[in-house]
Amino acid sequence: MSNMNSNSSFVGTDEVRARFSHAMSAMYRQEVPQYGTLVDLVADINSHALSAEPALRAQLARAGELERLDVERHGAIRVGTAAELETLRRLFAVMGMEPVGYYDLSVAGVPVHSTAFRPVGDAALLANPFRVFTSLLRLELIADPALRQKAADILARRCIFTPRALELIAQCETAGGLSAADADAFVREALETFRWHSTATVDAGTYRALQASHRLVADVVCFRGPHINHLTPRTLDIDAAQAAMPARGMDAKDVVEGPPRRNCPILLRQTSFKALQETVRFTDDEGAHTARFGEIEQRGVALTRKGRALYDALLTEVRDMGHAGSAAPDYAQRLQQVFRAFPDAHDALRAQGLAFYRYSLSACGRAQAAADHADAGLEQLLARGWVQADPITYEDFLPVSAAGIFQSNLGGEEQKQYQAHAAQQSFEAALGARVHDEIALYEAAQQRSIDQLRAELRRAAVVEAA
Ligand code: OOG
Ligand code: NI
Repeated sequence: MSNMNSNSSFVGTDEVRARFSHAMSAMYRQEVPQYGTLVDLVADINSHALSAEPALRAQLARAGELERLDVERHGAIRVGTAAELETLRRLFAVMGMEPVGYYDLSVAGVPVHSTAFRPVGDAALLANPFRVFTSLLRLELIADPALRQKAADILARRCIFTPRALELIAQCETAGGLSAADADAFVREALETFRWHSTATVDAGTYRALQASHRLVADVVCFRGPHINHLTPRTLDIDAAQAAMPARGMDAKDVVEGPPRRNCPILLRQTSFKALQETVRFTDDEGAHTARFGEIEQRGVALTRKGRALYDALLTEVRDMGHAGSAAPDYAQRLQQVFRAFPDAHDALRAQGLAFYRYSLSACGRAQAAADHADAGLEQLLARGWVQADPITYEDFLPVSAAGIFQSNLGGEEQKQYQAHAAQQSFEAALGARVHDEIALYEAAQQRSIDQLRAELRRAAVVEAA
């Protein structure tokens, strides 16, 4: 349990995160009933997949992921200012969530850059892997200087946090944790930031002008807070879920983003249902806004830098074959074909250094516990079946997929062109912290498992010799 502090009167950060994730899910179920339908569908698909595929079930059980599966969610929000982003970082820290990864979405025609707040430790991820994809609007990408200034002025006037939430964040930072009652209050107050508001803070004309600059600008600037725009459960069979969506009344996106269907899933595959048109009251008129939608995802093994480079190269190849990107009619076919170049067996992925694994002593290795394997090589131990390698789940996001999700849910076909302009340093300055390098985190997790295995083998050797 990752407590901020060992003081036992504090609620652990894993527990605060679990309560918050649960509260968020309950709120979104009320706000967007189709999300509830999607959660129910995913539960059905998952229980079917677990009984139909005993090997998958065994793998998830070994990884300790069976328990987290039902509660696993990611959400997404978009904020307008550096100060909002920085306070969000402090708010998520109360729940043991840290910024991981930098995503430049300007390349994909979306004027934001982003990070994902999530737990980073092995135990914390197993307890509850709740993640929030968080984007910061890049006002500098609004071409018209007058409109840019107007947006900045509107944003400067709002406070997206309740006074009590701010107090509790500060209290947690000073004391090193929150009591049970304060943790409950924190969850309640923090949730307010993510709530949907059907009244906008601007008049209809201002909304339209911002909307014309980019639909996302209007979504961020015109409301009192960064409403959660989707909450995503994890499915074990995204193709089955996608196929079952229409029968449950959901308007599914045409293609699944990410890698193709494989025997050994890699990274992340995602699909969504289209955003809802919602009635909004402006200060002078009534109108409609599309922002909130539903999404599901299937997670696979995390890739090394080499594996990721291969994934990126193959995806680029597929997308360069046609102009319509993932909207092209033969996209799924092309994807399958090009990805034949990506090995699809865990032994090959491991041997070629393409993916990350957690190593542990197998039941048979434990039973043998012979002194002589203390200095055997990892490959040798694997070959003898004394050590097993389990895939490390990818816990992050994919910028090209994210861009596809953004695009399909802004309620328009527009495709703005921005200069590719990654600005990780300015993002981190706004955030008030560095973001973790996600690949370094997987590398460290793999190494921890190897160190632990070595220690176990040494202990076995000592017992044997005694
Ligand atoms: C975030 C889109 C990115 C994902 O799963 O890739 C995302 C947004 O629309 O704000 O959630
Ligand atoms: Ni998402």
